[in-house]
Amino acid sequence: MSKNSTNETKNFYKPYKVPAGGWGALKSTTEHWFKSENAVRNIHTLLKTNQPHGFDCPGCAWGEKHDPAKIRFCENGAKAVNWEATSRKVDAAFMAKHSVSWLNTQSDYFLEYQGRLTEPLSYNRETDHYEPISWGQAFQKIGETLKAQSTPNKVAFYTSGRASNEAAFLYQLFARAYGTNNFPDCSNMCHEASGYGLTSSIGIGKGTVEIDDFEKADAVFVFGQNPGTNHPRMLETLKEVVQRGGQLISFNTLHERGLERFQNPQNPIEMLTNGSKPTSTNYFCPKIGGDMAVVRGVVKVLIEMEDAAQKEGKAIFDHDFINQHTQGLEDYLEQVKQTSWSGILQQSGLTKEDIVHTANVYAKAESVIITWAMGITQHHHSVATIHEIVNLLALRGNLGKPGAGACPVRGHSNVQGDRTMGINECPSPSFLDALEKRFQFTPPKEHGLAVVDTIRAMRDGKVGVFIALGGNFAAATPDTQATENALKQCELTVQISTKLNRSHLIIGKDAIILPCLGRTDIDHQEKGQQKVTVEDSFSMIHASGGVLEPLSKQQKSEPAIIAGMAEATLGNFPINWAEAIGDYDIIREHIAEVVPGFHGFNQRILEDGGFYLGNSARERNWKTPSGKAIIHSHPLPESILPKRAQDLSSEKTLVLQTLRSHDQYNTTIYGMNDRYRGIKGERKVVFINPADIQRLGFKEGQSVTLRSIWDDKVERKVQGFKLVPYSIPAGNIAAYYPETNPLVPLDSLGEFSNTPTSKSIAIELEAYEANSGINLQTT
Ligand SMILES: Nc1nc2c(c(=O)[nH]1)N[C@H]1C(S)=C(S)[C@@H](COP(=O)(O)OP(=O)(O)OC[C@H]3O[C@@H](n4cnc5c(=O)[nH]c(N)nc54)[C@H](O)[C@@H]3O)O[C@H]1N2
Ligand SMILES: Nc1nc2c(c(=O)[nH]1)N[C@H]1C(S)=C(S)[C@@H](COP(=O)(O)OP(=O)(O)OC[C@H]3O[C@@H](n4cnc5c(=O)[nH]c(N)nc54)[C@H](O)[C@@H]3O)O[C@H]1N2
Ligand SMILES: [Mo]
Repeated sequence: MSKNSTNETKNFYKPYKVPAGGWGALKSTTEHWFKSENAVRNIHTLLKTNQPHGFDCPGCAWGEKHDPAKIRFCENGAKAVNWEATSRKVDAAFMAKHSVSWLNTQSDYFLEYQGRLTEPLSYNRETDHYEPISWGQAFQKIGETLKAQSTPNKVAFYTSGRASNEAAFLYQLFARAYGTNNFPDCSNMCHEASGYGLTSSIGIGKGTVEIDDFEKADAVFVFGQNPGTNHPRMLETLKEVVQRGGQLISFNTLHERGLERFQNPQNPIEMLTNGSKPTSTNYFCPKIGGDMAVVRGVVKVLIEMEDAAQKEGKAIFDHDFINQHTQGLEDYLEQVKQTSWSGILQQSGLTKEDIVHTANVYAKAESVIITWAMGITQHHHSVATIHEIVNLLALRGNLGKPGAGACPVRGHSNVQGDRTMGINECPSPSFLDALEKRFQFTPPKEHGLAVVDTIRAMRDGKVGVFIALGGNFAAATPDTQATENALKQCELTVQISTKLNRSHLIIGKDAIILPCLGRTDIDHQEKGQQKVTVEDSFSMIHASGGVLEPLSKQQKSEPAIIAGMAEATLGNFPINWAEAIGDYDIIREHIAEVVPGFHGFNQRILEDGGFYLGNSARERNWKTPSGKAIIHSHPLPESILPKRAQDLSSEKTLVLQTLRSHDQYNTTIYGMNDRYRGIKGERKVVFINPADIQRLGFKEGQSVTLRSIWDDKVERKVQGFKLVPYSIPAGNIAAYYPETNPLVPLDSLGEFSNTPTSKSIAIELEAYEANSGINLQTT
C-alpha cells in the first residue's frame, strides 16, 4: 500500500522490511548509549543487567531462563538503562532557570531528557518555581499535612510498577498504619482485567506458566501484544517454539514486525549471515476487541469436532479434567451454541477458515499456552474475554500441565510483585489478618480507591493529598483535562521520582518532588550496600542490586523515603522505620511473616536465579469458593464500544486503540521514531486503513482532529495528527499514548475491571487546518 507513498507521508513514513531485532536494534542501542552522555560507564552497566549479581532490568516483566553465561538485555532494556543512568541533572539551578509554567509548555520528551532529579524540591507559588527543600523539612511538611487530615481516606497512595518488593511492602504498611486502603496503582490501567478474570475463574490472579513451559508447548497463541517492542526478550522464546516445529499463532489487529520475523542481535551467525527466523506460523488480524469472538468461534468448531469424535468413540475434550476440575461447562457450551456464526465473523473480522485452522491447531496440540497483554485487557469486555480464554484452555485440560497454561505478560518490571506485597485497594481479609498479627494494629478493612475513583474523589474534594511512589499519574491516566483539573484541586502532591515529568507540573496548592535512586544505582545504607527484590511474570522472585554510584548524595532510596514520611507521620509505629532502612533484611523478615510463600526469604534470594513463588492453579488447586475452576459464560458483547458511545456512533465512527511506539516506555519518550512501523521523527500520527481514508474523503498524510464520542457533552479532542495508510482492519485506527489520553473518557471503563478502555475509543475524524483553531494538545 505504501509503495507509492505520496509526498504527504514520504518524510516520516517508510515501511520496515527487515526482521525485528538484528542490526537495526544494535544501531539503535548504540545511539542511545551515546545519547546518555555516559557511554563507557553504561556499557559496563548493561552487562550487569539481569545477571545474578547485577540489577533487574527496569524494562519489562518478562522472565529469564537461568543461564549465567548469557548477555541478558535487549534494545529496549538498553534504552531504559541508558535513560536512567544519564549524567544530566535536574537540580536547584535548573529549576531556578525555568518556571513551572514554562516547563509545562514543553513536551514529555523534553522534560525527562533533562536528566535525573538530584535534590528534594518544593513548589513556591509566588515565584512559580521549584526550590530546594531539605529532606527533614520535606518529611515534616508531609507528616504534618497527613496528621491534619479529617480522615486518612482523604489521602491516596499511588504506586507505579517499578517499585521493589521492599519499597512496596513498607509503603502499604505505612498507608495502612496511617489508616487507608487508597492504593490506586498502574495495574488499574494495565492488567487489572487479567487479575480479576483469572481470580474469578482459577482462583489466583497470576499466570500459570513458567518460562520452561515454552520449551514444551506444542502450540502458543499470542493475543493482543507487541513483544518486539514491549517484551523483546520474549521474541527469542517465540522463535524457539517455531524453530522446533511448534505452532505459534499471533492474533493482532496490526502486523507487528516482531511477531513476523526476528534476527537475534546476540546470535553472531544470524547477524553475520543476516539470517532471521519466523516468530509465528500463522498471523491473524482480528478487529479491535474481536478476540472474544475469535475464541468463541474456535470453541464452536471444537464442539463440532467433539460431536464427530464421540460418534467414533473418541474425544477432543479432556473429560477427566472437566469432570474433576471444572464447574459450569454445560451452560457455557450452550451459550456458544447459541452464538451465531454471522455474529462471530462480523465481530472478529476473521474468516471462518482462519478460525477453523486455529481450532485444528488447538485440538491437535497436547499442550497449549495462551499469552496476552494490553490488546486484551483495555476493553469494555476484557474480563469476559479472559474468561473465554480460560474456558478454551480448560476444554483440553491446558491448565496445570507441562507446556500449557495462561500467560498474561506483565508490563512494569515489578507490577506483579507490588500486588503480592499488598498494593491493592481491595486487600484480602487473610492479608489484613496477617498484617494485624505481625504488627499488632488493626488495618482498615474498608476497600479503598483505584485510579479512576481517585481522580473522581480529587475532583469532588474527597481526596486532597496525593502521594506517588513513581509513575506519571497526570499523563498515564485517561481524560487528561479532567485528571489535570482533579490534581489541581489537591492540597498537596508528593512525587517520589527519578525524572521530571508532567505530573510534577500539575500542581494544586503545594507540591513536593522527592528524588530517588533507580534500579541501576548502588543503595548505600548503614549496614552496607542493599539489595531489593522483584517478581517477574512467571512468579520468580529474585534480587536486584545497583552497580553505579548515585549521581548525587541527596538522592535517597525508595524505602528510605517511605520510612522518612512514615516516621514523620506515625513516629515509631508500628515499626522502627530507621532501623529497617539500615538493613533491608529486616523488611524481608517482615514480608516472610506476612506474605504467603516468602518463608526463609533472606536465604532463598541468595540462590542464583531466585526462587519460584508457586501458583495454586498450576497445581490444579482451585482457590475458588467451590474449589473448582469456574467456567463463566458471557454473551458476546453487542458492540465492542461501551453503550454510551454506541448510542451516538454513526457510519463515520472509528474505533481507536492507543498504543506504544518503539521509542517509549509508557509516558517516557526516548525518541520520535517507531522503527518497526516505519515512522521516523513523528509521534502525532494515526494509523488508518487506506479504504477508510478514501471513504471519509481524506488524503494520505493529511492533518486531522480526533474527536471522541461520549454522551456527557464534554469536548474531547486532539489536533494535528497525520493520517498514515496502514494494514489495519477497516473501521479501526491506532495512535500513540499518552498523546491520545485526552480522548479517553474518564467513565469509559472495563466491566468488572474499571480499567480505562484505552484500546476501544469511539472517534470521529475531521480535517484540521493548522491555523484554524487552538491546538489543545497537552504534550
Ligand atoms: N519498550 C517498552 N516496553 C514496555 C512498555 C513500554 O512502553 N515500552 N510498557 C510496559 C507495560 S507497563 C506494559 S503493560 C506492556 C505493554 O505491552 P503491549 O500490550 O504489547 O503494549 P501496547 O503498545 O499497548 O500494544 C498492544 C498491542 O495489542 C494490539 N491490539 C490492540 N488492540 C487489540 C485487540 O483488540 N485485539 C488484538 N488481538 N490485538 C490488539 C496492538 O496492535 C499492539 O500490538 O509493555 C511493557 N514493556
Ligand atoms: N491511553 C493509554 N493510557 C495508558 C496505557 C495505554 O496503553 N493507553 N497503558 C497504561 C499502562 S499499561 C500503564 S502500566 C500505565 C503506566 O503508568 P505509570 O507507571 O504511572 O507511568 P510511567 O510512564 O511508567 O512512569 C514514568 C515515570 O516514573 C518515574 N520513575 C521511573 N523509574 C522510577 C523508579 O525506579 N522509581 C521511582 N520512584 N520513579 C521512577 C519517572 O519519574 C518517570 O517519569 O499507563 C497506562 N495508561
Ligand atoms: Mo502496564
